[in-house]
Amino acid sequence: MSNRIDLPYTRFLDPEGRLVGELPAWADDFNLLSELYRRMVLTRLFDQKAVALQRTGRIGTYAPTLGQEAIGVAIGSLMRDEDVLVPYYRDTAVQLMRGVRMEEILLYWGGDERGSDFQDPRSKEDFPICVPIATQALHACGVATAIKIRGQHRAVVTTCGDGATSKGDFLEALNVAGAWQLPVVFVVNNNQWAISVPRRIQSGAPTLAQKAIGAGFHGEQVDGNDVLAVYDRVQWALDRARHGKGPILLECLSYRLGDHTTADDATRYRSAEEVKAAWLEEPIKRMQAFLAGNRVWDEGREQALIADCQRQVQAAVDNFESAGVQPVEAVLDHVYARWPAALGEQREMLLERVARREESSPGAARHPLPQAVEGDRMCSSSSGGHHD
Ligand SMILES: Cc1ncc(C[n+]2csc(CCOP(=O)(O)OP(=O)(O)O)c2C)c(N)n1
Ligand SMILES: [Mg+2]
Repeated sequence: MSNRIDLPYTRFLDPEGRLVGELPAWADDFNLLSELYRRMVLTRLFDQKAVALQRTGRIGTYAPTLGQEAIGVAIGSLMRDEDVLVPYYRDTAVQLMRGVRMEEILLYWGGDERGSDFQDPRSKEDFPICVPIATQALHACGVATAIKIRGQHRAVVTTCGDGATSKGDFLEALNVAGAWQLPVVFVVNNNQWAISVPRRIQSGAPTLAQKAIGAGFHGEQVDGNDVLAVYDRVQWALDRARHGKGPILLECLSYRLGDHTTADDATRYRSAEEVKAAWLEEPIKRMQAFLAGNRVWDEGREQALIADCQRQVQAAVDNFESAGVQPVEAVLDHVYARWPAALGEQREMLLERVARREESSPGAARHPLPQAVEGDRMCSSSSGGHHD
């Protein structure tokens, strides 16, 4: 018996940036299309800088978004201020589009809680980055339930990776979203790898989108390297969700061109040929070729854009580096609204330990990075100090 369910797959641009389908009317707006391109380039340059900062020991760990910029940029440009983002750790692009500052993203990955205290009003109600795999999908359903009870026209977007779709949390979230017809859009960033586990052995389902069918709602596949395709389907899904028409699952097919995180070495488990082939499909070159073919992009604009992005990134790095280090106990400050008395002893122990270290080597206890860069172990905390 077949386990294949025919689901829509959307792609407008092929890897050379040529049209392979008729573009929807919204795509007549070349200012919008150029802006999507600009944002992808900004994301990539920031991403490169974040990796470099980790390599020089200035942040703890970082999960590069290299090759997956189209997914986040499309989502972020379509979400309205009143919508809510419930992200995972590979969402630099969406977060930047939601007004999260680059220095906040760097603070987060440096293990500083201020990185999750977003200052821009657009992201005030967005959730912080979630590291425990797939748990955010359930949080998103909680938010969507509140929105539904209040009768508001808002949507929740939650993102996750291909590997996350194997988790019980993800499947439970799909179930409740379908049962209660919640205003939530699940975007699966299928980058073909869950650390060292390839997609082909991750799940017996031919597509990840079809997991929605079992929960009673619609799922589709999208070319996640085609920003126009992602934009089109996310727009549709958000519109439906805001109008009370229930959840949607979008599986965006892409590729993780970089290491899983800066604590990983992907050359140990995948071939150079595979990565080389994936580079031919990446989202930025194809959009650039499309814009250039339509005479709205050229080398002069490209150079000006790169210079402008580099200026923005450097300004953010300067802000990050002058932010100063927080006291050690700040890691506890946002765990509970009110610190439970039962945990008081542990808090005291931490403070005493820090005081002892401070006595034996002044200044050492205030510098968080030596432990942070050492480990590539898993940490289930939501903080970016160190995790894989
Ligand atoms: C509950 C839980 N189990 C295990 C891990 C360790 N871990 C970190 S990332 C990852 C793989 C996730 O892969 P995928 O969902 O495809 O997302 P990607 O990193 O590829 O974007 C795992 C198993 C974790 N963070 N949380
Ligand atoms: Mg993955």
